[in-house]
Amino acid sequence: METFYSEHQGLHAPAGEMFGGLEVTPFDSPARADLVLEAVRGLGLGAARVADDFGEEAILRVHSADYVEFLKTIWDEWRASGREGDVQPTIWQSRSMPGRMAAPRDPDGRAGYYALAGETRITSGSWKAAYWSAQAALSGVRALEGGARSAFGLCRPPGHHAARDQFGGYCFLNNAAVAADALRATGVERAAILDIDFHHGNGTQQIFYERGDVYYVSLHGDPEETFPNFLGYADETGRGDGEGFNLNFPYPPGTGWNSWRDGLREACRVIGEYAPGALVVSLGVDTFHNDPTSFFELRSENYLEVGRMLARLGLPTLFLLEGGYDLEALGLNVGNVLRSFAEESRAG
Ligand code: OKP
Ligand code: ZN
Repeated sequence: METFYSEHQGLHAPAGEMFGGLEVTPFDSPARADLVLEAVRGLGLGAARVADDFGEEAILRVHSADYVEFLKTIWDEWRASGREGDVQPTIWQSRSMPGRMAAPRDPDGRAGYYALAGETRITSGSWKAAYWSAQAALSGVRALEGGARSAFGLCRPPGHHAARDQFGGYCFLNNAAVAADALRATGVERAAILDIDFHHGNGTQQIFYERGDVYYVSLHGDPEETFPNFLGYADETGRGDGEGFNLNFPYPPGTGWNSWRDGLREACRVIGEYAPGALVVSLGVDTFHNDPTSFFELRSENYLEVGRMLARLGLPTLFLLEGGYDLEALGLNVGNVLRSFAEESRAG
């Protein structure tokens, strides 16, 4: 299994993040990608390659042009207006202000219009980092297109919270959505996205909610109790052509391996029945018991079984990194999924 990454991904490195009413060191940092790269190199999984540049076309099939333009220009506008830090949204179009659905000129208003949460800042390097994170995913798509059984896009910043025209939850471009849509464009008739990050992938769900050709299945912390709070409930099953092709498994605080694994088993059964031509796995390991952002109780050895279960689906599989913020265990846990997937694929 080959890994794809880019050094440019490290260019998104905000100085702080609002958390619990304090400014803290961001949970998502360039060090995360370095640790995962080091871990996959140590496993001898397959070559780690620098991502190729596939341009903006695939990104623009998933995200709106005005949103992409916003990501490219907002930091300069912010600074030109005399603001001295990085872009930090503070005002949103909310329920009580329906008004007009358009971005105001003022940088605060623009930032809020294109934001779905307030913890994520845009720095001078954020667009370039997000762009190359998406290119890592697209490089993985090309590996599958070339006949590989699996590939790993070492995406960072992550993607699954990014909606068609909104950033947040550390995400700017929805790498999994860009990849699944690109797989469709290579002739894969149906694609499935299995999201095993601790958090619900609200962006991925939104992007495919009315499509029947990309099935989104997610196991996550109950949004009643955690981020992203407003999407990810079990009664969200899709709409129109997408009805029946969105499946959420929300779990309460303290959820451990046995119940989570039963959900994964059911998710795999449903995906197997859908019989997609390819599977994209939004691979977050913030389900780990010691993760600082979450409340599940998975252990490092559990990720070995995750890899085996996914391999038994027998599908061309693209793993894309999402979350995982216990830096001590991040490399081990991601490596365990990939390593056991590769071993089980060879055996099976
Ligand atoms: C990104 B990914 C609330 C803090 C909210 C945002 C979490 C973003 C996770 N206690 N933090 O899904 O790993
Ligand atoms: Zn997460």
